[in-house]
Amino acid sequence: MKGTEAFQELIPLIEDEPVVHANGFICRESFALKDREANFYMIGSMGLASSIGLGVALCKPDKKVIIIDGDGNVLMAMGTLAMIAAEAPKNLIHVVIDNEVYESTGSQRSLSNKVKLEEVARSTGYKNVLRVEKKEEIKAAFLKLKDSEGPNFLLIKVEPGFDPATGRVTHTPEEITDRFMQAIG
Ligand SMILES: Cc1ncc(C[n+]2csc(CCOP(=O)(O)OP(=O)(O)O)c2C)c(N)n1
Ligand SMILES: [Mg+2]
Repeated sequence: MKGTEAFQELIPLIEDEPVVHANGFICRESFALKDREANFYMIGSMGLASSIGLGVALCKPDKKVIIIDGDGNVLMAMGTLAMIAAEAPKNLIHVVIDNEVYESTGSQRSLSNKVKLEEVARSTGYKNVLRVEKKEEIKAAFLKLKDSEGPNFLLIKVEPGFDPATGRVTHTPEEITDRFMQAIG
């Protein structure tokens, strides 16, 4: 499955949950498929979607909070996995689109072909950890994690191949922040 196909499966499963996106193609794919006020797009700063998502989950314990992350982003902020596991928000689902490359900047290889990120999440203490490789598996895995107390982790293994024609997020960072804060109350 290509990264785009993973998004086509995942995005329709999202209802009214706040979603915090990692930078690069992760933001761009989600924005192109379905822009929402409750989407936070981290434009620019790599590695921070997970800590922003943790903060939102801790401040809004009555909402399920979803992070959509990339393998390079997770590797850059690996300590945040430990922070999430230690804080243990029950309402957090951390989804990682793992293409084993830094695709947004030219597909340089990351380390996730050697380091299993789902094993790192499991050993830090995430409550439920699933890994899927086929697009047909995404729906059941995501819904199962949504129904289980977190913090939960879903690794979606994909082949590189986002469409370079996918547009960029057109909102400014200020607009993204303002409407996200209003949407989550
Ligand atoms: C601190 C920082 N370092 C580097 C970059 C450049 N950069 C933007 S996206 C990206 C790759 C992200 O990789 P990954 O999370 O695997 O997502 P993918 O592009 O593969 O979807 C890089 C290196 C950045 N924006 N910020
Ligand atoms: Mg990647």
